[in-house]
Amino acid sequence: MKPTSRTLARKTLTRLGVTTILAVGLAAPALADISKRTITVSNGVSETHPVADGVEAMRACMSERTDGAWTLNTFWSSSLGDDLQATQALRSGIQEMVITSTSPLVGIEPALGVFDLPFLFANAEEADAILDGEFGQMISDQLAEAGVVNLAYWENGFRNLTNSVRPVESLDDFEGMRVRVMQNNIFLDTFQTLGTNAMPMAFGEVFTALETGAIDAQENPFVTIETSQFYQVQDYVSATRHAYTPFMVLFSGPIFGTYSQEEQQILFDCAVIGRDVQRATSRALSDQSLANIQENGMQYNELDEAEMQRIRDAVAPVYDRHAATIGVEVVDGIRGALAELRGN
Ligand code: TK8
Repeated sequence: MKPTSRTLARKTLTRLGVTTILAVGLAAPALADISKRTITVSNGVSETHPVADGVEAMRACMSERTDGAWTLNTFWSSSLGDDLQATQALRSGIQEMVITSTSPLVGIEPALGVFDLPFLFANAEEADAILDGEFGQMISDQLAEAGVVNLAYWENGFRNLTNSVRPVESLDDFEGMRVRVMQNNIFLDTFQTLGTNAMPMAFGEVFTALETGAIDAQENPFVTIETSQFYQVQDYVSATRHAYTPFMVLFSGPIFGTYSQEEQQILFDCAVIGRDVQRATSRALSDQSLANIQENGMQYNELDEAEMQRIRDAVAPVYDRHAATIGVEVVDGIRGALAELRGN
């Protein structure tokens, strides 16, 4: 086909662009260690989740720091596999990046189970201090041995129960509910202890399982409940705040090893820039998400303090039952760090 004037114009532009890049490349030795890269990043939430805001900030940062040499290829809603499958793809060096919950990865690194302990963090500030501090770094160091590099901790958030049976207003209301939990023994134990019929399941299967009535209930932060449209298939949402789960921005260990030092630094720096945007968006949206799911027909309730105390007491033994698997020193470590934060 004869090239139209349009395609010719574009070709000229492209050629000019290449010349400019070459010229800049020669004039800027700082970019000498940066190669052209395509980074595939997947995750389980939908593109409307605050994770997308973090990814956009990370993308802008990478584009600026590499002068456009890097492309970030995003995949949403478990389209490249669930959290665990994607993380295994990282370990074998066939995918660069995943933004994943810590919970489904306890089979890879049992120490991650520490974040699944019920009622561990009292608020977001505590979570940030622990995750971004020495303790979070210690966990990241352990993950490196498993073949993945944790670039930063982002936020999933405080988790709340939704179901289609009844509002959960007391410990007794959990009884017999068929609730989906993440593939994680600590969550399984917590929800069995609360009296539910708990079933481990990958996140990507939850909507359909709720829709078909295979399960009655699930638990996730308000923003995840909203952006996954669980309000379409759930009637009640109860503010249980029974756990705070982080996201991690993981990078393939084998691929990381092929990056220059400068490139590795860009990965870390941009994941942290993304983190700050992602957490801020997640927190700003949380109340809005709760309002939106109510507008979409869900009935919301909080539990009174006496009932919350009964619930906390009921699940307290979960800590001791899983300390050996998580690592006694890891559990003691976080307890010590939290005690110090709380000033006692
Ligand atoms: C998304 C999951 C999800 C998590 C879960 O991939 O599985 O319930 O809370 O957000 O990581």
